[in-house]
Amino acid sequence: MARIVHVAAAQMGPIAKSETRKDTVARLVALMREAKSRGADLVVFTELALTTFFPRWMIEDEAELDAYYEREMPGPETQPLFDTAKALGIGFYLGYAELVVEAGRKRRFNTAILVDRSGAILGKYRKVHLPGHAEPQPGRTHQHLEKRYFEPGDLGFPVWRGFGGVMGMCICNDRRWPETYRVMGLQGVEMVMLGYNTPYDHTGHRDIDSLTQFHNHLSMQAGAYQNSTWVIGTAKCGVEEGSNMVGQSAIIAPSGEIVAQSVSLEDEIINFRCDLDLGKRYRETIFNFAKHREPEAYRLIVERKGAIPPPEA
Ligand code: CDT
Repeated sequence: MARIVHVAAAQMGPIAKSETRKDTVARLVALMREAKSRGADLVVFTELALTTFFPRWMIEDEAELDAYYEREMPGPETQPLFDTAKALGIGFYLGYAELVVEAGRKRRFNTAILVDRSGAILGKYRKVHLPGHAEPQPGRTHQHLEKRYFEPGDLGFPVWRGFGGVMGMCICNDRRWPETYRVMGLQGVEMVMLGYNTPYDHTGHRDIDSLTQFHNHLSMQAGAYQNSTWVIGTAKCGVEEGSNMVGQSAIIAPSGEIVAQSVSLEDEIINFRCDLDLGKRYRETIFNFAKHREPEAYRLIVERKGAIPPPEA
């Protein structure tokens, strides 16, 4: 019998700086209800889904910065998401800014959680690949200060048993790195969920930035195919506080094919009945890791034995 996870990607249009958590959570709850009405078991929200994408600004006031972070999950303002999920029997992936105090020190992470259909947190992931800068860059209309506002994730790339399969998470820039998918692929991941906020001017080089849409899908489709996994990519998009961000939320099969894609730059649900067993065809043939991977060769190259030697100092 096929193992079907009916999944929805809940794309979001812009979240204004002035929008309250309450307003934003109400938008997320409405998207969750629509996903459920289409039959979804699981809804994938975006990265930093509770606020505007604040790393575009240099924020010097600590209280102002702290207000973008969640100190507890669920907290009073996010509780409705958990209550609705439980009442409807639908799981969700949610990206948010996390603040924890450890030994008197504030630690900040760009985090995602996976919540099961009973409203219980099944897993937590903290973004590993932080793009952008720690200091504001001169001449940029919008900054990208993730390296200032977050530490690299310290939880690795774990996978979790849930929704009848093996589930994994990553966040935005992680989707561009083959290691992200491969570390989960080696653990048998069957569905990778991710959210993203990708401005069109993200590299500052026009020739590269004009390929933003191509690279968005290329990275997710390659990750899916090379690791025999479904990939669900959910955008926050449109013009948010003057920053133009890519949409193209997509549900991608283990073949690398896009089976559903958003058509707007607004709040929009796309959904698909994903057969987790589809990945087996690839995992047992062309990407049978046990048979065809050559870890020893990779190790030698990493140690620079048998590879081109580094240039003389
Ligand atoms: N949010 C995020 O990770 N965005 C990056 C683009 C910014 S790079 C300065 C991405 O890879 O989509």
